Amino acid sequence: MGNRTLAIIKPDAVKRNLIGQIIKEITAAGFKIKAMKMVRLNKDSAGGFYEVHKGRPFYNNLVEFMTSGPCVPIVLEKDNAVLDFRKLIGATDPADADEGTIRKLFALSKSENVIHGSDSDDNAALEIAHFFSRKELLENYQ
Ligand code: FUP
Repeated sequence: MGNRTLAIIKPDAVKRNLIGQIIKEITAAGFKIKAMKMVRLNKDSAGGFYEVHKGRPFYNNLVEFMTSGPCVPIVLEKDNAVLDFRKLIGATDPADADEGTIRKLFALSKSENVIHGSDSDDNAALEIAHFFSRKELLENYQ
């Protein structure tokens, strides 16, 4: 298994001033932050990021939500990063998420669920490249 994943603290969490509390959970779980920025996605960028969901009933709302304010993409490193981070964030719908997961702790709905985590090593690599240039990543890997 790879050791990197992409997290995004979503616009709802940024608006609710939860960046600090969410990062505290992430680092307490043993993840190292290797790159991080605050960005406002446009429709093309958000639509491209969620391309796999194009045509699903929630797609337009998802793109609207992800462009509604700044978000915070973060490259995380840990052994078994993808699976361990999926466990840490919990199920898509906070109502189904396990106790202690980030979505259970902070999310208010399935559509506005405070955090993203890559679902495979291949997608982690693609998603990291969506937000961070090779140069930005190298600068953080001394
Ligand atoms: P997850 O991998 O848990 O982030 O969930 P998905 O990749 O299935 O969905 C991506 C995002 O689409 C979710 F975070 C929220 C949104 N979504 C909905 O709004 N409604 C749905 O029924 C499913 C997903």
